Amino acid sequence: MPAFTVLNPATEEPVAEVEQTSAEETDAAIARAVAAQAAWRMVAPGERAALLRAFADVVGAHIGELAELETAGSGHPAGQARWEAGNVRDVLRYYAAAPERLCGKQIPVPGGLNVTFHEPIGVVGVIVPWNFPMPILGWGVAPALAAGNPVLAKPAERTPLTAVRIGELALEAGLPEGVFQVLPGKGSVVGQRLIDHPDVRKIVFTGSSEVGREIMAGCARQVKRVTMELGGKSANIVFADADLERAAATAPVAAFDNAGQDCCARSRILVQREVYGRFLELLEPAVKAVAVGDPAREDTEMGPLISAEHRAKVASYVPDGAPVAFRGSAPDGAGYWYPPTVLAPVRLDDPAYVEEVFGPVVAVVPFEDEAQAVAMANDTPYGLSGSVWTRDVGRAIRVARAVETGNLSVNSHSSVRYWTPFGGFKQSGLGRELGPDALDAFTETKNVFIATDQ
Ligand code: TAP
Repeated sequence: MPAFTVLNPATEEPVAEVEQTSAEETDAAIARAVAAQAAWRMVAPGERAALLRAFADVVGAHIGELAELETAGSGHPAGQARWEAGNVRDVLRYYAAAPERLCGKQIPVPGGLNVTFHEPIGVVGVIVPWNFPMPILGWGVAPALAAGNPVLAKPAERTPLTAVRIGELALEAGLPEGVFQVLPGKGSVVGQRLIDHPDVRKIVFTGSSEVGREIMAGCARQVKRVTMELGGKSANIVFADADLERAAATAPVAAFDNAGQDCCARSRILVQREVYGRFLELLEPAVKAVAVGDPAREDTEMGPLISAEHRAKVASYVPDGAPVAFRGSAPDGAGYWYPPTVLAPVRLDDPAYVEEVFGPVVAVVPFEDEAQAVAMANDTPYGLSGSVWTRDVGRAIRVARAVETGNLSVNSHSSVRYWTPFGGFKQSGLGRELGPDALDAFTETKNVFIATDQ
């Protein structure tokens, strides 16, 4: 198979050549995973926990190296990339505690009792997008391994470097051969094989809703288990009684984190009409202050977009004559740069307001009252994330309950933590990742009746 040249999105220069896994090599990796399965599921819980802790420690000892790879290969700012590598370590550590708590129930029934077991599902395929190559890998891989499943991970073709290195670190930490393998390559080859192969029993897919629909249909042919983490078009709802200074100061992070290439981006800001003008006045300096530039610099907050094609797609949402209220800055010259951009006022049928832009473009629109805010927030096929800003506790809870999304924050821009459940409503996904119940998605419940009558 040909190699893929990973380009540095900040310089457009080659970083590495990565061999693409072929369909035949994918089959061979699946066979190795199947061979490893029987022994892995029988590893005593404490021993499996110790191996995952060792894996976490080895990742922890390579945070700097992993972060540098991500900065070079994906354009993530250095500080963010270190946080992402640390997130892999922490997620592994969190799920390292899970094997020893994977308990069933005993249920008394006439003539005996039933006991339940949480059995590993079997080989799990984890398909990862390019926007957060490390955390999204860890969120699927760690609980799947903890539950006793072998894992095959397919990073996005463009951003395989950190996943490949994490696969090497797993072996260094002592995970048995075949238990965790990383298969860089194309979705249409490696990903498709994971979906089609009957020995892969579950797919964890994170990516676009469009590809997610195809993957679900593919998995349906074998009633293969799937977890889907898909797109978003989340609303940041700012009521007139909110701490406007804080809401405006954090809105750029909520919308432009990872250059807006974030499924949870609050890319629609809905502001109550009486404070709409004031909010925009406060937002402008915050947006202009976002430090966009060389991601290797410690003070950089926003790097480039992932590719030239993606930048062209993002730019298409801001055609000549678009209602640009104000913009931040971006470097000139080589690199896939795009400045933080605020559109206001925006028509509610403007594609930039309706569709997932997946870039640093945010639309700010006014609303009249609570009912309209909820209706506007819900007027989208997506339902992943969102925020509510208000000092009225009752309203905060009412609106949080009424907005149809999986993860909300009140008076905060962030809602994702590995120890709380994460996932989407509507077309933003199916199933949940993370949190204390994440192993439910990687085990099957077996129910056994034991007769006690003579
Ligand atoms: P996609 O184009 O959907 O790709 C995601 C992954 O699926 C890549 O590894 C891709 O491989 C693979 N793939 C593509 N076609 C496939 C097929 N037919 N069979 C199996 N695998 C296939 O998404 P993307 O552009 O990388 O990521 C952006 C999208 O992901 C956005 O919509 C974003 O909202 C979403 N996202 C969601 C979340 C959560 S947690 N909900 C988190 C991050 C991103 P290639 O290497 O060939 O591309």
